Amino acid sequence: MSDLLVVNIGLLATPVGSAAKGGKAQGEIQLLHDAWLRIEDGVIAALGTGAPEGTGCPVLDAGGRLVTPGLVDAHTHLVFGGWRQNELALKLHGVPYLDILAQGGGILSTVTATRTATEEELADKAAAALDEMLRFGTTTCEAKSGYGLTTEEECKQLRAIRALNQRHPIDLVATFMGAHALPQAYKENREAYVSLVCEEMIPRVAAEQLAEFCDVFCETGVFTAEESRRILEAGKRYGLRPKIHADEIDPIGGSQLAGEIGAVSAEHLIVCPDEGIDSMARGGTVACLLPATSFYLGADYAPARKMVKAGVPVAMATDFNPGSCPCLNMQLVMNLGCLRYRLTPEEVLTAVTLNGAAAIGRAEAVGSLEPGKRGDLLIWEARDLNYVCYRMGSNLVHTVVKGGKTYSNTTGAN
Ligand code: IZC
Ligand code: ZN
Repeated sequence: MSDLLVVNIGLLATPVGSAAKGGKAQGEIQLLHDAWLRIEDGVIAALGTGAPEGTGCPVLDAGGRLVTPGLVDAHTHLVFGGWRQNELALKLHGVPYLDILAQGGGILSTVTATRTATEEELADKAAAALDEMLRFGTTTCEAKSGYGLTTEEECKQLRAIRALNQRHPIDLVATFMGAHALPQAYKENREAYVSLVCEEMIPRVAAEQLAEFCDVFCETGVFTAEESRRILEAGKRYGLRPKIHADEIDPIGGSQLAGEIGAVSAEHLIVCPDEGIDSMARGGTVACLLPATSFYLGADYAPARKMVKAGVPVAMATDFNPGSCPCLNMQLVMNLGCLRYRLTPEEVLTAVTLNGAAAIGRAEAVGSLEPGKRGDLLIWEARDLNYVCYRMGSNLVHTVVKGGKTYSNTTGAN
């Protein structure tokens, strides 16, 4: 682990604290002008303004630029075989996402490609995506299984995530999502698949410590709210904390369920009803919104402002996956957060750092620049936060510092 003194920071912008921020607090960030920050053994030791304190370690000159925490991508389907570019033509002909799945395409075609690949092939492919994510400023990333749909194949995906976590600078957090789709062989016997997930997959994943979270796709034609409840309760009994894909296409009770069972986060929430927002507020659930998916599906955008108003902490992530969102760029997510959700740049920063960290149980360790947190920060080719949210389509990250180690982008944007 590394020591580093970052000096000549024009503006340091960060949320503060170790818990998700909702309501007014989501927009309250700390701004330090003319700042410095010292990292020891990969962890932030001190920061301040004016003359830097601490000598004898390598110095990085930020050149008067903006510095923020590293971005936390709290929702990805990172590990998969193949791509699904053939679905673009179907989309252009107006075939809905759930219809493609019902015909055995969509997620199920990625399942076939993922089963065909070895653990090493899956890891190599995902490592290339992680390299790109790091260049765009992601320093912590959640990754789900869900393209195996048998006990062995789900474990293979989760082992690939574990191996990647060891070999790649980005920190990964693993989520088991055996309930991502109903395999075709179980079409006439849903109950048998739900039982397999609850009684075989979850115990195995927990015994091998392959995941921290359990997620389920609660959606028309996929898993009902009652099936989702059964799966997430089973996960809880084995120490897997609940997450849920809810209200992406149809509001079938996912967000209400999220609050009731104390889900750490609920994802998508494009068509989230008011009762769902109330339930999440009561249950302390983070709303993890995925605006690039709305864009890609040509769908509506989640009622983010309503959620902030109700005190539900809003996080934002990419949803990187080969179907509904083949995008891993958190900077685009930040643009859409402002332009489509109408969040302020300050609320957006909290969404992609501290609240993202809270959505994956990492708010104690990352998500803000404070002593004791990991030395994960970005030097931006920008002077302020407005500029980052206003520019679009460029990579504005100048340098990534991950655990005190420096990764420089050679292509400056200015
Ligand atoms: O492969 O289509 N929504 N799961 C739920 C996805 C999108 C991933 C996919
Ligand atoms: Zn997803």
